[in-house]
Amino acid sequence: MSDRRWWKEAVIYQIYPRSFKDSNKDGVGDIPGIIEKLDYFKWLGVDALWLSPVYKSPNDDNGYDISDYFDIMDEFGTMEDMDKLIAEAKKRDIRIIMDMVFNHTSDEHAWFIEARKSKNNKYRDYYIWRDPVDGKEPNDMGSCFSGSAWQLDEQTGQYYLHIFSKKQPDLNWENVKVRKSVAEIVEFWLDKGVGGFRLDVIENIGKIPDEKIVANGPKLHEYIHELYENGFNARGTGEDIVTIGECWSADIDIATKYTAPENKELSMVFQFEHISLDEQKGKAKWDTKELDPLDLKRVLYKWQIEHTKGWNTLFWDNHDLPRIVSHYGNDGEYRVESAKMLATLLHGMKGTPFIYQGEEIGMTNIQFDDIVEYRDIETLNMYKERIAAGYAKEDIMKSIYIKSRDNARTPMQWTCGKNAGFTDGNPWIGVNENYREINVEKSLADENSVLHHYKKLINLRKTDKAFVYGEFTPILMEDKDIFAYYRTYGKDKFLIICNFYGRDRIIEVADVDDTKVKTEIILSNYADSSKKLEKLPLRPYEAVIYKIDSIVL
Ligand code: TEU
Ligand code: CA
Repeated sequence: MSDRRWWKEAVIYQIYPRSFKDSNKDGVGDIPGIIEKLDYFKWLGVDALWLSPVYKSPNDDNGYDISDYFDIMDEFGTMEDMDKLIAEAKKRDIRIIMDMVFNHTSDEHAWFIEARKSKNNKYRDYYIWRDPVDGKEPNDMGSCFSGSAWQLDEQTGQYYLHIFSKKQPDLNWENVKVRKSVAEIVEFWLDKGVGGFRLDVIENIGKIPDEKIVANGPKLHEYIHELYENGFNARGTGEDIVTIGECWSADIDIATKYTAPENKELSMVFQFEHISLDEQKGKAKWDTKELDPLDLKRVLYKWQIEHTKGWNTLFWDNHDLPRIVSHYGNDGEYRVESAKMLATLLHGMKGTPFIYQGEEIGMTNIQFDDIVEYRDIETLNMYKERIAAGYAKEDIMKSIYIKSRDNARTPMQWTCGKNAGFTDGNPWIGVNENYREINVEKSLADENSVLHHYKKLINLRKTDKAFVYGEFTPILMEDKDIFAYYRTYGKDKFLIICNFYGRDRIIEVADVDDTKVKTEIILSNYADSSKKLEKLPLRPYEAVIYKIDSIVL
């Protein structure tokens, strides 16, 4: 196959360093903590680790506000630690993927410190400045973290743009010097031997603030292609590294522009259509509604069937999203079954699967009683804004329990010991109390754990290329409870069947004649799943992968 790529065959694991493993008792996860756990990743079988930002940062948005792209955050360690991580990972055939935030910097970055000094500073044009209009903000653009996207800089009397917090001023990509500086950062990290980059909100870099255009501006693809030429491919490595864009508003056409190989932009993009299906149209993410599984099916299958010129990402979780077992699964009675079902449904599809730390042991959302226990800037700003607007506190807390980013940011649960084995100090954010039940130590010892199920799913991609390159063919399209599809590759044929709900069902796989095929169960979340497909009984959240062979008579 000429278009084989390591990153198509890979499973990528996302680490949120702050919450992963603390090595020096300061309550904050760090790079030496990640190095300690490399053998765990080797055991699990993942091919690459994507680290949320580890660069110098004042942590207004936990590292997504970078003050120096060429240095490591003190709390996380040193550049020597980082070099060691890259080298130690390499020994285990694991690549390191860096998270690059190029839409904005920290206001404590040297460029911004210079830029705000005066209107004719040579870094002024690295950022986006506008005069006041009628003594107020240039327009009514809002920040993703509440309030206006414009902040007045008293000293020079102009406003600067910040799509995120006011400590995250947006870079001005129209300035060719910005584009050159960004490419240099990419080169620096390529020379360290990293395996690729995840590009934070890259869809925003072509923005036109005066027209209130943020995502998908007219020059977006030109800029990304230029970054490919001057950055990703600066060492001729454009084809070898993986680049993953975070693109909230990508539809199939837009995703194709980014990822069609001949365009030389990105390897793949995260799009979030399947994630936002529990939100009310036109409202904030906090205003949720019940998920209609047929919506989910339509969206997942659409991307499988229609996004064929580029490659897909497959993910349920990241550091911004609620825990999937709580979000679309059942984190009570059927936690284990539903976590395995969701994993099976996702990993069976075509694309590169991403696992977010803790997902592999079925970690759940958190419910802190008091807002003071929350750390996430998006959550805290929304809380203040809604209290001021007169919302009831209980209602705000309810939406926080469903959607807060801190759901995914509580410490990784390693052991039954103090603080779940995350730290010997005071954790920077509270540990979920269910750690005595849900942790890596226990999961390793239990063959039936969610963790062992993930390991098997990861391994399937290595042993059967049908899971990577096989054709995707859905069945039972109108069934509200059942997600089922074939993956076929040459003579190999697999059938993935998932019961999305906690109800017993009997289904008919109409195109299978049990007398004419031999079915083998490759993986299931129940010990004794049926091998007969014509009238197939399924228990709550039952998920089975069958290998199907025709019987030659
Ligand atoms: O996220 C982009 C983004 O749009 C999110 O803020 C998203 O809207 C929100 O989290 C949904 O709840 C990226 C990073 O993943 C995020 O952690 C950063 O805060 C953000 O960019 C700014 O860099
Ligand atoms: Ca630490």
